Amino acid sequence: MKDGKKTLYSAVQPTNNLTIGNYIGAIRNFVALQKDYDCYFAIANMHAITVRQNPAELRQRTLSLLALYIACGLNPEKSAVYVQSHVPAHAELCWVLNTFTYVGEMERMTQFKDKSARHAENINMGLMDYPVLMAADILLYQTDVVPVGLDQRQHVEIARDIAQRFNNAFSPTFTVPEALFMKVGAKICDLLDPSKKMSKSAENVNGSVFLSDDKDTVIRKFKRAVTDSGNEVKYDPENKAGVSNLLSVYSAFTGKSIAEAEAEFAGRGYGDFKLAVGEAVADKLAPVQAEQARLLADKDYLNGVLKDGAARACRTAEKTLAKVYKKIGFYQI
Ligand code: ATP
Ligand code: LTN
Repeated sequence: MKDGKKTLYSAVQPTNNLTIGNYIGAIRNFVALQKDYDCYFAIANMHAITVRQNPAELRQRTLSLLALYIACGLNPEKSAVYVQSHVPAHAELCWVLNTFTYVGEMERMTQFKDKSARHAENINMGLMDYPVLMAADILLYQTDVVPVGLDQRQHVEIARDIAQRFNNAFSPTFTVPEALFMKVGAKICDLLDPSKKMSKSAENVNGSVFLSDDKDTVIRKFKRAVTDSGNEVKYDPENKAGVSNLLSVYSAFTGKSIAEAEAEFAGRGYGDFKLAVGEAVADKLAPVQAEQARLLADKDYLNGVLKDGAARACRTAEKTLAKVYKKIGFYQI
C-alpha cells in the first residue's frame, strides 16, 4: 500500500517473440491498471533460463521487452519497471521459500509437467522451482493483486499457500496475493488449434500472431485460422471455439464488446470476419512496433529506466527480505 493505493505485481519472460496472447492476457491489462495501483512490472529473465536460452538473444530480448512495455503504454515514471536479476532479493527469498514448499506440490504443477514433456533432455531443478521463484517475486512486494493469464492461476495459488504457510509458522509477514483475470482474453487460443493456448513457443508459428509480425503476415495468419463448418459469427466457446477465440481477439483490439462484434458481422461470412480481425490487429500493432523501434535506438534512456526501476524495487524487496531473515533466525550484524 502506497499513497492509499494497493500494490500490483506482474512479470513477463523475455523468451521468444511475444504474441497477441501475451498482449491481451497480460500487457494490455498492466497498462489499464497502472493508474489505480502502485505497480511493479518485471522482466523475468531468471524464469527464462529454466529453459535453455541463447545468451545474446536473451540479452537482446530483455531490452526489446522493456521497449515493448513502454511502447504499449507502461509509464516507467509511475511504475517500477525492472529486470528480475537486478534485484538479488528474488533469488534470496526464493531459497527461504524453498524450505516451505514440498516437492510433491511442485511435481503436480501443470506447467512443470508440460515443460518437462517438451524439454525432456533438460528437466532441471530450476524448472521445478519456477513457481517458488514466482512466489518470491510476488511476496517481496507485499502484493495485493497479480494480473495474469489463466495459465498462471495455479502459480498464484501456490504463492498464496506459501505465504499463508509462512505467516502461520511465524507471524503475519506477507500479504496474501490474489490473481486478477480479465473477463475477455484471459486465454487466447492457437489459431490453428483452438483447444490449445496461443503460445510464444508453439511448434507451428502460423497458430500464433507475434507482436512483431507485419501486416501481410498478420492478415495471412487470420485468414487461415480454424473456424467451424457453420457460418454464424457467434460467441460459443463450447461449440465454436475458433470463432469465439477470434471474437475475443477482435473485442480486445477494437474495444468493442462481444455483442457489438456479433451484431457487426451478423449475416456476413467467416471470410469477411477473419479479414476484419486481421486488419484490426495489424492496424493496432503498427504504431506499437514503430515506437518500440524508436525506443530501442535510445539505449541510454532504456538503461536509465532499468537503473531507476531496480533501485525502487530493491528498496521494497530488501525491507521484506530483512523481515523474513529476522523471523527465521538468521543472525544479523
Ligand atoms: P510460453 O508459451 O513460451 O511458455 P507464454 O506465451 O505463456 O510463454 P509467458 O511469459 O509465460 O508467456 O507469459 C506472460 C503473460 O502472458 C502471463 O501473464 C500469461 O498468463 C500471459 N499469456 C500467455 N499466453 C497467453 C494466452 N494465450 N492468452 C492469454 N494470456 C496469455
Ligand atoms: N511465470 C509468469 C511470469 C512471471 C510472473 C511472476 C507473473 C514471473 N514472475 C510474478 C506474475 C507474477 C508467466 O507469465 N509465465
